[in-house]
Amino acid sequence: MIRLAAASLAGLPAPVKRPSYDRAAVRCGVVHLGIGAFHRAHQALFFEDALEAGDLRWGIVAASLRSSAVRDQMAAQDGLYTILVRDGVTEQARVIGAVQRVIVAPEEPEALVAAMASPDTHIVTLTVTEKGYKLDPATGALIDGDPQIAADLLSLDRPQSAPGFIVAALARRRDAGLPPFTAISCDNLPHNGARLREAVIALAGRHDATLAEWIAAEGAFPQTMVDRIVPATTAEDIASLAAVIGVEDRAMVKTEPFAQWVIEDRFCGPRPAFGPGVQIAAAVAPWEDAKLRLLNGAHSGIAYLGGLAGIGHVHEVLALPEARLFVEALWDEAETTLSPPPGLDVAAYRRALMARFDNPTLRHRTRQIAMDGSQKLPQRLLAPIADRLAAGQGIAALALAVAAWIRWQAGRDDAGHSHAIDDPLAEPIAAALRHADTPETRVQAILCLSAIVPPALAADPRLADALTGWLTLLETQGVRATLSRFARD
Ligand code: CS2
Repeated sequence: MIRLAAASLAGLPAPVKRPSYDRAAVRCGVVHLGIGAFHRAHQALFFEDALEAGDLRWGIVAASLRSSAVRDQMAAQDGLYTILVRDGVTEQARVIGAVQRVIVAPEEPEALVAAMASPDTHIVTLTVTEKGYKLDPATGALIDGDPQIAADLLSLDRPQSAPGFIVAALARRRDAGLPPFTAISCDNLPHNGARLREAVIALAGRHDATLAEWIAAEGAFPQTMVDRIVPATTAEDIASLAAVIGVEDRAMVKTEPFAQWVIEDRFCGPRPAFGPGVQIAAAVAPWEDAKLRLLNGAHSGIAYLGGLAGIGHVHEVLALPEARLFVEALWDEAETTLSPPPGLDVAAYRRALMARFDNPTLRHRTRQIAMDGSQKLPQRLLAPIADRLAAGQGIAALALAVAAWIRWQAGRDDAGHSHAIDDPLAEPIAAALRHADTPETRVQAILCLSAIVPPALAADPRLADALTGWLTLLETQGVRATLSRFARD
């Protein structure tokens, strides 16, 4: 079958939206680190809108920090790919042309640094996942012992980590008399802008104190809240899109209609006149907390409980009435820890979230969300738990989600089927659990992992008690019986 490419654009069916601007005239104002599905369905769309609005400064040079798969898919398609929006009933396809070039960082580190140091580049965005920042999840400190950071501390001639590339490129810009770019973290990390800034300044300072000072004074690292559910693309998705548009698109992404990007009003250079879906805000933290604790917190709970119950997808977990009630209970708890921004109606947000989770055509896998739990739990579940305990409030539903994550670490679901633990801290977690042979000692072993659980929280007996109670129930009776505690009498 013919591939999607510049030559096949004209033959696409009429309803498929495609670039109407002159792609050859586009300059690349953006370098993106971490071109996964999320970037293609989120930030790239907003820069595409800017291009469509006639501002041709906002093309993207995107980098993959690890594998060459996306580059190979997209290079064969002239950088084009489709965003397929599924609302549960209808489907809408739009071809995106914003990505002009994909660089595989380990193959061509110099090309990536050069792109970031180009006078055309004004913004560097990142989706490198929580673990890509090389920061301790509990404290936010740079992990010196990480092999990539260790290499970048020795030399930035061939950077390896995301902070390493940023420091190398900022050094080159300073030496060339150029202003820094605005560096925008688009990962679900708490205070993502501040954390990225700290990582970059810490690494820069280890090489050159005056560079660190220049970045601190001139650079900009706005905080953001990003939101769009983008499940991993499957072979069936590619085949079903091909049946509709008549060409094969191996770089397609599927997503929901909802898309939101709240960016702190802190840029050190130009930015596009962003269109619908993007909000420039004075304070992002209230948006971020609401999203991390309501959407992502529920997601993690659904992923571990659903995964343990052998349920493959989010919407299938929520087909269980007791699972819905558990999610509502978790939201009741998380909600009291929020200071919602003006303009956020939490009750309406919760209703909309449940409808988004229910979307049956997204087929969002519980296993996908279960990945990297050690990096996700602190901001999604442990932070609201700490806030509620400090206020003397109960933590039943939040603690069940954490207990389900602990149970997930055993590598077997309720039916005895095994699963891999996909997590950068899988080894220390497994080592901690190796000789723990009761729910109580397993909970204690996990609470001692200070990279995940802040010591002050770990020392609170109310948390240990709640986790031990739930873990005992999960281990002896399984998820379905445990969730029935949330069923209405
Ligand atoms: C999910 C997120 O995989 C996960 O951990 O919770 O990717 C979630 O789908 C997005 O943050 C939604 O904006």
